[in-house]
Amino acid sequence: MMSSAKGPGPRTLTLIWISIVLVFSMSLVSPTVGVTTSVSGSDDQEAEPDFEENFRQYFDYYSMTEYLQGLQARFPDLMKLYSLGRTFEGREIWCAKLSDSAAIVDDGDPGSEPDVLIVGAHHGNEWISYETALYVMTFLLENYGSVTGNGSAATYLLDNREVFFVPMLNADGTQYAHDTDRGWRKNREPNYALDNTPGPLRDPDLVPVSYGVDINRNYGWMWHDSGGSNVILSSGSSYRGPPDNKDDDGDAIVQFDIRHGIFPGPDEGVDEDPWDGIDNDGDGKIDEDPAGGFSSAETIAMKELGDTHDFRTAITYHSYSELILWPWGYTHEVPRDGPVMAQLGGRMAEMNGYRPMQGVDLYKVTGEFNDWFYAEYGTFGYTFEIGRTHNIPAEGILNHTRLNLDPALYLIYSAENPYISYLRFRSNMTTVTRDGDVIRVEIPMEDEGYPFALRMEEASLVYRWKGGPWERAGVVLGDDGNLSGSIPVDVDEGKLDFYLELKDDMGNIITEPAYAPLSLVSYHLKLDSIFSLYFGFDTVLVMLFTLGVSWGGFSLGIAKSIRSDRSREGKNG
Ligand SMILES: [Ca+2]
Ligand SMILES: [Ca+2]
Ligand SMILES: [Ca+2]
Ligand SMILES: [Ca+2]
Ligand SMILES: [Zn+2]
Repeated sequence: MMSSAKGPGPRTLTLIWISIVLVFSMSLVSPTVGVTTSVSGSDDQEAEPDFEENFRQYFDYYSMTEYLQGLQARFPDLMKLYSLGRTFEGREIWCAKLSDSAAIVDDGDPGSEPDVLIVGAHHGNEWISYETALYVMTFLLENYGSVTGNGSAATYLLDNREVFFVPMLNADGTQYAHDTDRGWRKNREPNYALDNTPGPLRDPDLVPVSYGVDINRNYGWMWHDSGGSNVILSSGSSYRGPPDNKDDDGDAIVQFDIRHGIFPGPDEGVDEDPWDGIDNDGDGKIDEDPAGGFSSAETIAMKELGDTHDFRTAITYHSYSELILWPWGYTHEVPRDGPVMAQLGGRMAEMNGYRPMQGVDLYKVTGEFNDWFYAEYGTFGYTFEIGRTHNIPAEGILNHTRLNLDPALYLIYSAENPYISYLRFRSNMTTVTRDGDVIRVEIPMEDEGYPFALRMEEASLVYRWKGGPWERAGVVLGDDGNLSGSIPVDVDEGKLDFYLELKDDMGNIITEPAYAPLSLVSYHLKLDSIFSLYFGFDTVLVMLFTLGVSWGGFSLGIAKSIRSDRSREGKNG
């Protein structure tokens, strides 16, 4: 149909165009994981969720224990609370596993739900670290089942991951910091020697010369390399713990004998092959007789947890410095997976504004958590140094926990395929236009560095009209990096939901928005007489009107329709 004299003049038309473009650009703010604010109504301040009331003062070990048990009672299907063991002073090292059917290991196919580990409070004086772990945990529990905003992340992630939280690893040191010394960092084991040269072991008749091991210097990897700062003196705040002095592989020619002052070393076959990935004594076995590390209950517990799970990604929260760090911590060498760890770390840093770097670039550490988990299990682990002080006032807790929610969700999400951090969908540049009988969708994509080939013949726009059955339309990748596809228009007017689905040659499935189909791109198609009269049906134009436009499942209407879908189809495993 041609334009009529009743159509708007050029100036009016320009204004309409501008307003459409503005509405679109506002509506299509990044739909990737980690959108916390409502996209479609940036003026609406979302009400503070009730669960945040729990984060207006600091927990200590005892109130946290009560809190965890309360959550367990409220969310018996989503959470399994158990103890990894006891600290020196007898406190429980609590671990909360979160997943749908949390009591079952890998519901669905074995290994189908990647494991993620989130740890707080290696250090007693870093209270924001366990508050953040508890906040992320609580967010996931409280929002499971929701499909609006970030709530869809909670639903998706608990349905598809097994997330293990150890919020307060150093329960003794933390409680000591609450009760006695706010600056206390280490655990509370007694030390009976001034330094970690071979000396008296734990003899109850001896008087301790100092207290505490730095748990984050007591993991095995490179423990023997004393180059990390301040790790030798037992009174030091980074004391790595006592030496092993044990012949772990049974080939010693002289045995350790404290009563006769005999302290055999590597030459006598004791502690001759430390944790460094090298066969130091040339016997064909690697790291079979470590020199130390894993002397504390806390690191022993973490090793057992690591040995019995397959953690793909991990966060260990600390304070402070506003940094995100990844392995190695003990050397400037870049590990094999260094580039992808840097990429993923960089994506998380974009979300909280922290500075990303390889750990050693801050300072050298040995016997550290992330190095151990990467060296031994291949885990992509990150240290988050939260805030600018250890002593964040209680009123400030939420500023930091909120800031660090999105990076945590992204880390949990990327556990299935950490390389996904190389893919960017520039959704604010996405265009959705009507072209005759089809809706054309163009999504600019950047995939530089993504190591797997995308199988474009299997790429699709998955769509539905008016909440009907899902259908698929093909997608092509243009030379300009734009993914484009055409959705047939089956209705005169009504809601269109769609998401992008890509597959790579490793079998990974990538969707945009990330949590599709819990998150969707939705439009209302509305034929507006002015536009259609003026432009005619055959002209390429933006004519999807934006009533209820949303990206990421932010509108109530969508929430409702998805909820009913979910109840019909049942939960995905
Ligand atoms: Ca030996
Ligand atoms: Ca040994
Ligand atoms: Ca060996
Ligand atoms: Ca070795
Ligand atoms: Zn720390």
